[in-house]
Amino acid sequence: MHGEMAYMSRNAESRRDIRAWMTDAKSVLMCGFSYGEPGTRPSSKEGRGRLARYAVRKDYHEILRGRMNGVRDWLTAAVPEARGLAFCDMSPILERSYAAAAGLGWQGKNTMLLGADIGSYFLIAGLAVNVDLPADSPGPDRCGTCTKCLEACPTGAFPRERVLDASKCVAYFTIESKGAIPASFREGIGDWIYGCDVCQEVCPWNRFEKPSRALPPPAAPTELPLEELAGPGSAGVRARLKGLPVARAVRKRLTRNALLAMGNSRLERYRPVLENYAAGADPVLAEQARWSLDAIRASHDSAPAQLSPAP
Ligand code: B12
Ligand code: SF4
Ligand code: SF4
Repeated sequence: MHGEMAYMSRNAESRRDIRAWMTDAKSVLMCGFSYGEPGTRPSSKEGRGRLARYAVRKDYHEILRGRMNGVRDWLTAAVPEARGLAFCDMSPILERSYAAAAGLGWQGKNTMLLGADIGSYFLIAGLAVNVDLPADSPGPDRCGTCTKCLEACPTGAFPRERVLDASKCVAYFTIESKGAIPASFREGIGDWIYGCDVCQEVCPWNRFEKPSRALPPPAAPTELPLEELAGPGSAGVRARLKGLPVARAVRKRLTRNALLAMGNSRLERYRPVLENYAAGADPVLAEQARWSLDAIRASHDSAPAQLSPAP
């Protein structure tokens, strides 16, 4: 279920109890920070690969931990014995479970945390403190009979509602997985080259998305040119991504993803760059390029024959 992310099963129990990380924690404050911007969702464009929306804004980890440290400073000014530890996207803590318990929203059938007034395009950060604070209570589940996200997932990553098999998620393949992407999932990945937003795009609650206030505006488009990413000009495009979450992807992984998206595009013009990689020394990239060349070839072999113009 966890693919190469072994830490998720290693400390499964302690991740449910924050006191394994901060022994004197008594309360946890949870906050959600929108990264939405109505009208700016990634769209498929010829010759480009799509990135998840969160990936093109300045890296949120420091910014959101900084916000929570601001809350800690306010608290310690009022209560001198208070101590607090801020966290954001931290592996030892199940952030969505804590956020749901704190009344920030409910975990949808796609496992995302959703708020009725904001949808799910928000990130979560928290502050564990050593003082007792009055607790909020969890809100109601508002998914009802909807199953849009489960049906839309392009790689069938939901074995059942509210359970995600991370080892089948496009976000896992494109961001976390180091080696070759299993062939049976390649078509489903389509033109996603970093993350995936499909199970959020189809969610009716996301019509309530809100513009971000905590994060600076997007610093790159959510669609990047595949040829540049895989070609000799990749240093230029990577320089433009500096400081964004997508820049965390090592060059090889982003190249592998771009080669895969080229195959899924079925565009003839990618043959030269793919042939180059197919003959290259890196076995993962070479194999991916061969698969993509085969996909392009197959789509052209099966295309209906061109009729000669009538005499
Ligand atoms: C590892 C990780 C991933 C992995 C694995 C995801 C996974 N399996 O959960 C991968 C790389 C695939 C991933 C993808 C994404 N991630 Co991520 N990820 C994490 C991380 C670091 C840990 C998540 C984790 O521990 N999962 C383990 C499982 C067991 O946890 P869970 O899904 O919360 O599972 C609980 C529910 O299923 C729950 N449950 C609740 N109700 C019910 C009811 C029933 C009946 C059942 C059976 C279960 C159930 O029980 C489980 C245990 O408590 C968190 C940050 C953190 N520390 O929490 C971010 C985090 C979850 N990711 C986030 C984001 C934004 C994403 C992506 C949208 C990025 C993208 N666009 O590509 C996708 C979304 C995929 C999806 N549908 O969830 C945000 C989510 C924000 C939100 N609003 O929910 C987080 C919280 C980061 C943050 N700080 O903001 N992610
Ligand atoms: S992020 Fe994409 S691949 Fe992952 S569960 Fe959602 S729709 Fe499926
Ligand atoms: S798409 Fe439907 S089922 Fe999925 S999270 Fe949104 S409301 Fe819930």
